Amino acid sequence: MAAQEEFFAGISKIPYVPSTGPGDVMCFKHYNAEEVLMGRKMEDWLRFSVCYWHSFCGTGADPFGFQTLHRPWNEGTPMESAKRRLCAAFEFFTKLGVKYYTFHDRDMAPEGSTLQESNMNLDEITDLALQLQSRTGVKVLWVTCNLFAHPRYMNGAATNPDCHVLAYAGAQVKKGLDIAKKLGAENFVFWGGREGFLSIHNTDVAAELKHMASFFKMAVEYKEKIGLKCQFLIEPKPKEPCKHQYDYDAMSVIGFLKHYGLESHFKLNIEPNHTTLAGHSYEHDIVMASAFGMLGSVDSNTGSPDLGWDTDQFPMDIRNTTLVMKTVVEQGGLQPGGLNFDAKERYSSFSHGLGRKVEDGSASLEEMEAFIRENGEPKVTSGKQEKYESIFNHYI
Ligand code: XUL
Ligand code: CO
Repeated sequence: MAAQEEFFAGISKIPYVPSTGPGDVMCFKHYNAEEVLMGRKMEDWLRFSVCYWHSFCGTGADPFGFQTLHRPWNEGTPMESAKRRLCAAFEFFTKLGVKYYTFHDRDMAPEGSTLQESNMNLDEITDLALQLQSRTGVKVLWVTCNLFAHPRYMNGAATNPDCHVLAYAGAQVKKGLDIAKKLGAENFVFWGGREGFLSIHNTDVAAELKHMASFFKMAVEYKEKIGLKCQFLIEPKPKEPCKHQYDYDAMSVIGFLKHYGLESHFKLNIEPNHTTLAGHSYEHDIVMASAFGMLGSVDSNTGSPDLGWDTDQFPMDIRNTTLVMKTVVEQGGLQPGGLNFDAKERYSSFSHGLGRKVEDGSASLEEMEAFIRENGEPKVTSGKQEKYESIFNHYI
């Protein structure tokens, strides 16, 4: 039976070995899961998750070539290989000591020729996933529905010009939410890879955005109806496969959610490779989402600065990753105290008088004019950027 088969033979549990040579790569050199830092175990700060599709379904193809990876679990019928893949994945999670995984519905179980058949496939494979989860303690960080690969989604899912396609996507998400509940997923992600357009000539943007909002509203209602206790996340990306994707970046998604009154039901899953595709610096969307209390999760990867693609590489740039973790630690709260850069003094003019009114949104342009008539030119104050950069560099 597939459950007994060993896929990573000769590799035992990856240990923590802090002082070892640079060539020794089958160990953790810095990550010591149990070590408590700032009152919290490292594993609880980081909450690492293995991404099922890249690690277990990836074929190593690019748009110009064919499959370059041939995995031992991809043997037999689609359902047989789905089971073998799941067993290989759980062997990998446990040997690595990672407690979470993420998956799309269609990574886990093959699509059937009807919705009912796809759902039955999912039921059968997630029964096995549930067994493996309870045997190993590995949990689902998030589930998502693949609403972009099947040809029916060629022109979008929730924003498709044909309501028949939107209905298919809705039916698929309904099952995805049931699966999320069955497996105890802690989050559910919506990534709208084809929610956007290739040409504005054939696109009614206002109608499509409204349909997308209705779609999310239906998902919220169903989630509440089945008592699913997980966080909903939207993952922004500016393009690829669409020329323009509606969920362009963190601020576009936050604006959309607020416009349609959905902001209390969603947070963001920020993938920095998408952020850089949007023309921002690596940490930009992490910081923006966090500033609005909307940073829910991170797809931790990077692009290659000399390429314009979503190459989904492991993040190896210590500056970038440290900036991300800095935001995460900050929003996780260091109460009662910690490393405080005390940058707030820069904004002290917003704590009283006119600044206070700007802060709470009650100021007017007439008051701005009156203020300048009375106070004249503002003083030019240094932002002390280099000072903070050098303090930051000291720690990396
Ligand atoms: C695509 C991407 C997706 C989402 C989930 O660029 O990042 O894999 O994370 O659909
Ligand atoms: Co992603």
